[in-house]
Amino acid sequence: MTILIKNGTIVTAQGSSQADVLVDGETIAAILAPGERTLGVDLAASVDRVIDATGKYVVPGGIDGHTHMEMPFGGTVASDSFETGTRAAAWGGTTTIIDFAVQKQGERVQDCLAEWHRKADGNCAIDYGFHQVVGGVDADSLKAMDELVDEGVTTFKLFMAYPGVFLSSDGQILQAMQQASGNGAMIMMHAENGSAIDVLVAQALAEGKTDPKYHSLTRPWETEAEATNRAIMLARMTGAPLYIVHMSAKQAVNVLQAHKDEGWNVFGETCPQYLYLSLEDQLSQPGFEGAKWVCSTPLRSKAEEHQEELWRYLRTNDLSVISTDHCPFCFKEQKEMGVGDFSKIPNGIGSVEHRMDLIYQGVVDGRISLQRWVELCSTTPARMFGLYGRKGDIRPGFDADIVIYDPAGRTEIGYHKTHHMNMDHSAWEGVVIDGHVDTVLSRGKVVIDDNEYHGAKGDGVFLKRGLSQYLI
Ligand code: DUC
Ligand code: ZN
Ligand code: ZN
Repeated sequence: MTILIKNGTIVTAQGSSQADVLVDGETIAAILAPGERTLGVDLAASVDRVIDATGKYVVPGGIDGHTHMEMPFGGTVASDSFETGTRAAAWGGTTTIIDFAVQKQGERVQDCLAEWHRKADGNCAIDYGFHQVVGGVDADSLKAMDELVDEGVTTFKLFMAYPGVFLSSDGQILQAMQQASGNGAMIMMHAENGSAIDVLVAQALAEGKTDPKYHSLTRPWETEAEATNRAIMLARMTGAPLYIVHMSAKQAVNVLQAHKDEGWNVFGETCPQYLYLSLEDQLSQPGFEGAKWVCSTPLRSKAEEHQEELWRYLRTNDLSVISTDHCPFCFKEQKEMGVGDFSKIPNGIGSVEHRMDLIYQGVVDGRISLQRWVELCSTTPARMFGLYGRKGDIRPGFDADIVIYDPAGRTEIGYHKTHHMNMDHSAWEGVVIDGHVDTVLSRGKVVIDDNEYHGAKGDGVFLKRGLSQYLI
């Protein structure tokens, strides 16, 4: 199948240009600037399909580097399967996800990864890779890290939170970082001081503070900033690069910035929920409504003014990636597990479908440039997670993962509107975006067009990833 995308504005992290894109099979064959549009033949007449992108942006497909499909967590299982979650991602212009395979203490890392392959294989609408959570750092799991790097799983997530479930001690973290510095992998860190949080949670519950908002009030910004600093100090001892996931506190990013400025190889990710949602407006809604927005790190207080600072850190590249931490739970029976006890609410928000739109709104609002939108949502994740060369850009030879985005369009987010995730509510209900994902190509196949899904489960394949380009 050959496709010519005509008359659009190609937007990449490097810049914007008026040019056509020729897709041949699964990859981009050529970028044709005005003047070379014909290549000596009437291309429009000789290709299988012409897509007119007049007035629209032609951008690399989104890469969401942080999702949790069908993950067992908090006594239940994240409600999107690989099938439903990746299809929803495609609807929103995301053409690659990197999901977290999870290992807990006592389990073999290789078995856990095999289980994630089993869940995803043949079910995905778009391409996917895996990070590996190592919840039980020991001699076997350290050795397994080397094996996984050879299999294209080149990033490992550790937790400083969730004692008794995922938490690694400082010694275990140090050992995993040493291993990573030896095999070229990158450590991703959930940086919150879990032991301190557990004390604050127990005290709040003992005082009868059971509403969802106490989830945030028992995870103050200090718990994030302290853990961020500790994680970076441990990484500095080993020389391993470090990527801090889901950063929400401006003070934590300030810590990261200070180490970055000293030349250390440390990176930060944030998520749409921390840029738009808050303790006051969402988590504190009456009754049990706030449970929809219980996630960790938590939504923070507007009064503390984190959001503007996070946008600023996105501009200065102290935060370099936007992922979703897509971890969907239904309100009925899942979030409701925490009625009367906020600590039993499964942690997570579902956004995999809306990230490209939500961050495009940052362009409309004058917070980031068009190029930065592409860089944060596609190009840097590709470079960070060893996919560049294939994903994250519009260049000849790259996979034809392409989004045609209409800046004159409109997207109304809502459970009965643009929502395709397997959730009975939307954390983004009523949000309106001044733009629209019109057409999505995933490895050369048109999967979204004319407000219809044209893909099939199994279109997406496993991506064996290389090492991060940010390693030195
Ligand atoms: N945070 C969440 O909100 N959900 C899944 C795991 C995590 O760290
Ligand atoms: Zn986490
Ligand atoms: Zn996560």
